[in-house]
Amino acid sequence: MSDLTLYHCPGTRSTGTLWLLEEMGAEYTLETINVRAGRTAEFLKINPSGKVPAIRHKGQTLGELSAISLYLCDVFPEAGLAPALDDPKRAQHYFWHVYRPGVMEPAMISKGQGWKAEPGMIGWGELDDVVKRVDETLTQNDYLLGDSFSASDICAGGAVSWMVAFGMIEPTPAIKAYLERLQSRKAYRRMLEIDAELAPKA
Ligand SMILES: N[C@@H](CCC(=O)N[C@@H](CS)C(=O)NCC(=O)O)C(=O)O
Repeated sequence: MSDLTLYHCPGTRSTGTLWLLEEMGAEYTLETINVRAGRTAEFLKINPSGKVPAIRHKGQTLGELSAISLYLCDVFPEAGLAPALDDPKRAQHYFWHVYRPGVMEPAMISKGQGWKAEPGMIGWGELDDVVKRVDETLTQNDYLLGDSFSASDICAGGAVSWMVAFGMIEPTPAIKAYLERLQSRKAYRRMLEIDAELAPKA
């Protein structure tokens, strides 16, 4: 049994962590948590917010998909999914990992709920501004950090994929081509296969 466990529910945010682990070629144990059936006391001990993804590694538990992604990149540097500490691209690695939960997700929820707030008063902005930023980045490069795929493409790119899947945005040509690149990856397809096998359980 591996010393790394992923607590996962098919079709949820934890698919991103599953995809990341598959990209890394990491050994892990998969524990299916049916979050749709409600929170359990047992899982609340693993993640007090009751949410997936969560991981257990070497006796420690961790929630929040961006934190998990940053952590796993440090645990498995040989996977090459994050720029090295002395690589100038490391700055963008942090940026996209914080941008996903701090700006992208609130902008999605705001749009979905029809909330209107003064941009200067809130810590995020309009979904259109997020799309513009992603589009500008992908017009210059194939991936968020440049020429090569990285964990940022799973974390922030994964959110872009949800925006399109939920019909919240019309993908620009650069975003459309980017998502096709992501979705043609072997590890992405493996994640979908695993999810399809688990779906009847959760
Ligand atoms: N801020 C969390 C959000 C995770 C989250 O909301 N997960 C949902 C599934 S997509 C969940 O587990 N919901 C069950 C619940 O809240 O009880 C993260 O980024 O990891």
